[in-house]
Amino acid sequence: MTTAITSAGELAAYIRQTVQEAPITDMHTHLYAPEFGNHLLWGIDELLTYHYLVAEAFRWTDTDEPYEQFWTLSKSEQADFIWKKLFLAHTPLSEAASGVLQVLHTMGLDVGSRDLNAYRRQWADRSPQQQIDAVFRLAGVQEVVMTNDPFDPAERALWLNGHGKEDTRFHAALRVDPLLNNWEEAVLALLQMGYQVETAWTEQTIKETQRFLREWVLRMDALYLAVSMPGDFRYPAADHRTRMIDDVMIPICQELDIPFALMIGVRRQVNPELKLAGDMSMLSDVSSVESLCRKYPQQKFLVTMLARENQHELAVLARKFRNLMVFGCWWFLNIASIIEEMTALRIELLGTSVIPQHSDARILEQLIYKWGHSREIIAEILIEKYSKLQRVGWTATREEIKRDVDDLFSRNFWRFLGKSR
Ligand code: HDL
Ligand code: ZN
Repeated sequence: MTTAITSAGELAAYIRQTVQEAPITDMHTHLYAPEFGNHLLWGIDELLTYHYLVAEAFRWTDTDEPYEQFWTLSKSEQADFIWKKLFLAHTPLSEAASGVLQVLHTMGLDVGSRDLNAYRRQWADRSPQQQIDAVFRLAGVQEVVMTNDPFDPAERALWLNGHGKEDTRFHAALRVDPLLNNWEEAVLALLQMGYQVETAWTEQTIKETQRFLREWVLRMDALYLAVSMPGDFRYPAADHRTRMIDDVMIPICQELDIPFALMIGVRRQVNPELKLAGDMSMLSDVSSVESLCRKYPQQKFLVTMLARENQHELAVLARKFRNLMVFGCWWFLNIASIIEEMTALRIELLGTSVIPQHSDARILEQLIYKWGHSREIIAEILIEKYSKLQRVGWTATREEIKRDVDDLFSRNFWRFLGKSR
């Protein structure tokens, strides 16, 4: 029995409810399953010392205040500093600051108390597992994809000791930036791991780097291969990146039938004093992605770009290549005004054949506000689009709306992987 919705008010209400209840697969995060120990960041002090807030807090320090003063503080002292700067001395209006309050509110805490120590006491008797269950429920997140780095000795050891796949809500993605962005350093690490490579691009180096990727994709059961690159990435080019992509990464992605995720447009460490908060965005070259999609029509590419100015051209490119799936409002784009702009243009150009959002969460509780704000914004855009159809006599049924929403928040990702959900 189809249940078409004829009234505008009913349509809006049903879309809001369906988006609110949609189970989410968060396809790019920096979260870790409990067996990764303190790789998983959670709790109010981690929320307050999120690198986005560190950058914002430093804006309220005098230019003669050494950055080091902050970095020598303990985690809770850093959190106190940020709480004072961004929440008490100034109103927490920014996306990242207001997000912390959204988390506290959703967890049922008394936000109005402004009592940081009272908030801290709320976390005192929680275990990571309990908090993961609570946050996934509150955020409506079903599964997340981690960012797994075999070049991190601590994480590498966990995987080699058989950890990593106990909690099935956490999936792996194999992240290998050094192979593309810092080959000399990668060679030293690969040699230490027992791969017979050298800086020179020899047949053996190619084979051994392929073996590295193959072994780690299989060990992690990685859903995709991921790299981030600066905006000056050009393909094809007579350079190391093109050789690594053509000779190693594409062949392995094809052999193992996994997508290649490209996150392009970051300029790392423009201010190293800020550490993790020191990265910047820059324009990227969409035609390089075009060249990749055309040269490898069988290879699936998940692509997100960091500059707002690239978004329209990237969405138009996705109209040309079915092996290109644009995803997320990445990093500095994950703010209400730009999520709205990007989601509207993507739906206007691509319909529902996109992955509109990922959280990029680094701290567990961020799932609550990052998905909270995205659901609200995406729902309003969908209401406008479905209402336009209704006005000309096309009444989407409840089943069709639910199908479309589930595609956007989960199924498009799994379908692109070639795995049903
Ligand atoms: O490279 C990436 O995956 C980025 O998402 C960075 O981790 C960035 O620092 C970040 O946390 N963005 O949200
Ligand atoms: Zn990320």
